[in-house]
Amino acid sequence: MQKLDKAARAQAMNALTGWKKTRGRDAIHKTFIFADFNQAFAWMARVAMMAEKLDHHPEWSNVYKTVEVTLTTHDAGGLSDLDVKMARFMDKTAGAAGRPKQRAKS
Ligand code: H2B
Repeated sequence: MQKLDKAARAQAMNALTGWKKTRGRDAIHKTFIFADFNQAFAWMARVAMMAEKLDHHPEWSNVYKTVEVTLTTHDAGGLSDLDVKMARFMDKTAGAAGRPKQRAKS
């Protein structure tokens, strides 16, 4: 798995909503806020199955209805296509929790 080059990286970041470059490392980060713990954990279970399928695993933590996610490719030492693929899958499956602007204030 290759690290994304500058152009591919710029294009990927443009296509993703709410993901920010992590300071000090070649990774991206996003906070997902769900309606409640059940929704957050059900989403994590769904993402976990995809992570196994892709053999690509998120760095993440959960507190109640909030899931903090960091994506990077350890084998490549930075962002790869797999991170973009995973970010897209997370956004798609998170529904409103993945659309920060429409997210209800907690
Ligand atoms: N996940 C992530 N995020 N990056 C990797 O480089 C990676 C992984 N490598 N999951 C996989 C597992 C590898 O370590 C195993 C041995 O397949």
